[in-house]
Amino acid sequence: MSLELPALPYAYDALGEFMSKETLEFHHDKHHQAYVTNGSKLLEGTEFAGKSLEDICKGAYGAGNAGLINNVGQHYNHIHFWNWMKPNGGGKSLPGKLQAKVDSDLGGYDKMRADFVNAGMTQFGSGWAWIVVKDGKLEIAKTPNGENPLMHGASPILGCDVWEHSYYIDYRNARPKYLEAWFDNLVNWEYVEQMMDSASA
Ligand code: MN3
Repeated sequence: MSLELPALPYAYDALGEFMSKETLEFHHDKHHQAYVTNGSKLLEGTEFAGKSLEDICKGAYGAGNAGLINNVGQHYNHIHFWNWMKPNGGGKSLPGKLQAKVDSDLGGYDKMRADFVNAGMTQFGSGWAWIVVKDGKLEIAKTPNGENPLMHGASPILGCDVWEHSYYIDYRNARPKYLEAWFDNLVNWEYVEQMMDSASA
């Protein structure tokens, strides 16, 4: 099975100062492309070829296949990462159903934001901060490198890439500033709600 790099769902300069054209060109065209190229090579001739990305993520983790975990994991993570952002996103205007779950499971918007930013800040080295659905409830999580919540029995509904390649051009080493700006200005809450709906389906 050959993996494919999807086009960005907006122009390279659409996210303005919060994530620059230069960052998106490197991150999408070079880093994501490399996961696609390497993941495709690693899949050839394996039992995972032809399976869904979700099943490959879970199966590779179960089999302890580090190459597939990181490359196919990152392919899955980035496909959604591009969609978890939009121009003029972020902020407190959440769709109703999502807002209700955030209130009941995560202690409301402010606590969710603080816990999510903290997860990203405390992920030592490369990885991701997440909001996931696990056993029907929302939780905050973090994972290292190319892992994702599918590998840990949960469904991701929002993820922020805290690899340095995601922020170093625009924020240098200021990961907290990146996480806060990302949450406040870029998150596509409609896409988060869509993923919550499909996770519960
Ligand atoms: Mn990345």
